[in-house]
Amino acid sequence: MKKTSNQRKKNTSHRQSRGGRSGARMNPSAKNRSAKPVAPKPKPVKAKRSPSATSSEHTQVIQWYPGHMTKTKRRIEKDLKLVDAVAEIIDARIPISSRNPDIARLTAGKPRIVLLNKCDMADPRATAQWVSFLSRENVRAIPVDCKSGRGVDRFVPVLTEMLRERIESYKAKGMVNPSMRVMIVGIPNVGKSTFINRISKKTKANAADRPGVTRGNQWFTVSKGFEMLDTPGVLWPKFDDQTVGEHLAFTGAIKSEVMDTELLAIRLLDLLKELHTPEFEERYQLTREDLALPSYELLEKIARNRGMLISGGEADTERAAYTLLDEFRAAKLGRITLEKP
Ligand SMILES: Nc1nc2c(ncn2[C@@H]2O[C@H](COP(=O)(O)OP(=O)(O)OP(=O)(O)O)[C@@H](O)[C@H]2O)c(=O)[nH]1
Ligand SMILES: [Mg+2]
Repeated sequence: MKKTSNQRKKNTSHRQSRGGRSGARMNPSAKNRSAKPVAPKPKPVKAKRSPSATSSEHTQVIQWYPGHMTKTKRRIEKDLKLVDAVAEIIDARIPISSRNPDIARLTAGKPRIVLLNKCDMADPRATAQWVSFLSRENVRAIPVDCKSGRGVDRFVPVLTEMLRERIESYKAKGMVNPSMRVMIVGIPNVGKSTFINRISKKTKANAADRPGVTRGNQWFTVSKGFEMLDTPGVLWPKFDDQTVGEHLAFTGAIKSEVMDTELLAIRLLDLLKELHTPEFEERYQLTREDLALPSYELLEKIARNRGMLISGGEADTERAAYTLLDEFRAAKLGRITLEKP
């Protein structure tokens, strides 16, 4: 496996002018020259790639475990004694890689429920298979789409049923309308805050399409009898398998600055070539011959088909890589589940 390193100096001008997700990569000092100097953002990791390299040579070691995640883990441990149940939100496209083993260990003693979120972007058959698989493992799992709200209404009745004895015991102790406290946990960008907003039918929690938005534990009263604790997304210090890191990166759980986007896009193309979704092939006007190309050449082809060129007519593979990842994350390449039970 090849390690990434800062080996290639690139023209970054087109990157700075792009909006959307890559807007986060802009140097803030360029926009706000009169303001106090701002520390420059770390340069993205860059590594060599070549058309002749095999895909295994295009892998990179992906890891993202900043200090605030250690702090969050300690905070979760401390706040556990305050809650009646834990709801873990996982990504329906990657139900294995999006389950944090550290959080599962920490919260093992609490009644727990799993929400398979972002179902609108996952393969519906695979989601149904995951729900039955988890049920066979005695895990209460509800498929949800917090963007439209589909499935979210099932949460309160299922949890109320799970916590029936606890609610009865509070009532027996004289509490009139006991409020159940639920801790919402999960990896970054999986939709924890969006879920809280959905269930409370108000925009209370700060949510956005990038990992690391929520920065501290925060309580919300979401409906009669329920309070929820929003927590920042946490990963774990070392992925046993680089596929886990890649899947987390493809789906947007890892900060883009710590990865080489072109290498990541090449690995995603390895998968997309196998999956043959019509959306992928039509979107980039790819022929059968194109799909037989090594992934770096396919990325060049996508850049050309989309008119993404740099001076001298060279394919702008970096821009194509950002586009490919953005479009995959928005399910424009099809409803794809990368992990099957
Ligand atoms: N398509 C789709 N997008 C969703 C869904 N749930 C959340 N999102 C989007 O995912 C992005 C991240 O949502 P957040 O609620 O901020 O995620 P989070 O888990 O709180 O993230 P951190 O606070 O960074 O850990 C936002 O752009 C949401 O609109 C869903 O079910 N489907
Ligand atoms: Mg959040």
